[in-house]
Amino acid sequence: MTTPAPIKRALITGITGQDGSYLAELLLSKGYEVHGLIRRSSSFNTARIDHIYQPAQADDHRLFLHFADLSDGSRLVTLLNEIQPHEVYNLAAQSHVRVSFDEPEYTGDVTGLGTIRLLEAIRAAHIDCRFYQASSSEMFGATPPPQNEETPFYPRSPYGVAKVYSYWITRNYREAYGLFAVNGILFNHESPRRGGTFVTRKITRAVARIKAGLQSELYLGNLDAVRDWGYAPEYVEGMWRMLQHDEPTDYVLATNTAYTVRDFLQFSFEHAGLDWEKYVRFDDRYLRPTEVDALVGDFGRAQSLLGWEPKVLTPRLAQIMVDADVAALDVEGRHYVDQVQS
Ligand code: NAP
Ligand code: G4F
Repeated sequence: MTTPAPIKRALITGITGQDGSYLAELLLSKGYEVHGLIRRSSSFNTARIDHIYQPAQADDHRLFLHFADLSDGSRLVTLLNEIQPHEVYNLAAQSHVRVSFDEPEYTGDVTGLGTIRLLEAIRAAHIDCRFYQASSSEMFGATPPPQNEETPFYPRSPYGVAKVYSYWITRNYREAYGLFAVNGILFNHESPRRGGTFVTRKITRAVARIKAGLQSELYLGNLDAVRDWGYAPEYVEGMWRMLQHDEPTDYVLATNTAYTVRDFLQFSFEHAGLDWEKYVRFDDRYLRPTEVDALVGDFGRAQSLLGWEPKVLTPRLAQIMVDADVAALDVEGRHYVDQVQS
């Protein structure tokens, strides 16, 4: 008789975010026991994972949530001791570039130092695990595209600088302590679960609301920025593949396509039969003190070593997001009518 393979345990920081929620779904579908770190907040912050959270008594209960924070190092040690994960995905961050100019010190503390707190907790708890760090194309900043794993960093925001710190400390722990630690250098990736203050979701939500007659204007900043926008569920699959490879190294995930914010407006409004130029207004509050003009990634290494490649490209992504926002508004509308009538 063969003994069944032991269940793999994963810890995800940032499980309540866009990527964390898709990664939790993916790992559960692969039979993992998933542990997520969540922050205490005064209102519910688990909307993206409520659909996969089962009651503790359920037979298929394999998702566990723990209160903790990347600013609290001693808590990370007790948590790692308790969970003893085989894989750790560090997705938590103050992830908004514009906000990082308003809160540079906090961003450095969480997005930068948070990573070393987690790495030190792994060492302190003597955990033999594989570690994924959510690095970002924002680290390339002012270095012109195409960008790959060898491209020099030139960050243009407190967020980008904090991510460079995390990138290097991850590499350092790999080299210094032989930890299986990898950086996924991910270019922008979006989905219907994208936070509402990032430009793509801000646009697609506005399209749905304009179409429904709930909004008549959309205020934006720089429309000339070039980004390489992919589809988030495909990118979390790439994260997982990085930790399954024989050797730890760093990878770019991207689509290698270039579109401006203006292009994304065009794709989104056109899909709803609207002309974006009638609705979009400029607001300098959305400009950044230093902008990243163009990010376009070369994902050749991930393609050859991991067999990873993107399927959904930006024009289709915009349609997926608009359709989801239109559908969500319909449900909200029906819910409202039900409430009023009951
Ligand atoms: P997101 O939606 O903003 O999620 C961020 C997550 O971090 C949330 O779960 C948030 O919790 C958590 N968090 C924030 N501060 C924390 C703290 N002090 N302690 C513990 N948790 C904290 O970000 P995302 O788009 O999923 O991105 C995931 C990661 O990839 C981030 O590190 C981001 O910087 C990086 N990244 C993203 C992209 C992209 O295009 N999406 C590209 C490259 C790199 P709450 O829900 O409680 O706020
Ligand atoms: O959607 P964004 O805020 O994303 P940004 O700055 O590229 O950062 C995202 O991608 C990074 C990967 O490269 C991640 F590391 C990071 O965590 C985050 O997920 O802005 C995209 C572009 C910028 O050039 C910005 O100036 O859109 C421009 N933009 C124009 N109007 C706007 C707006 N951005 C936002 N958020 N809001 C606007 O009204």
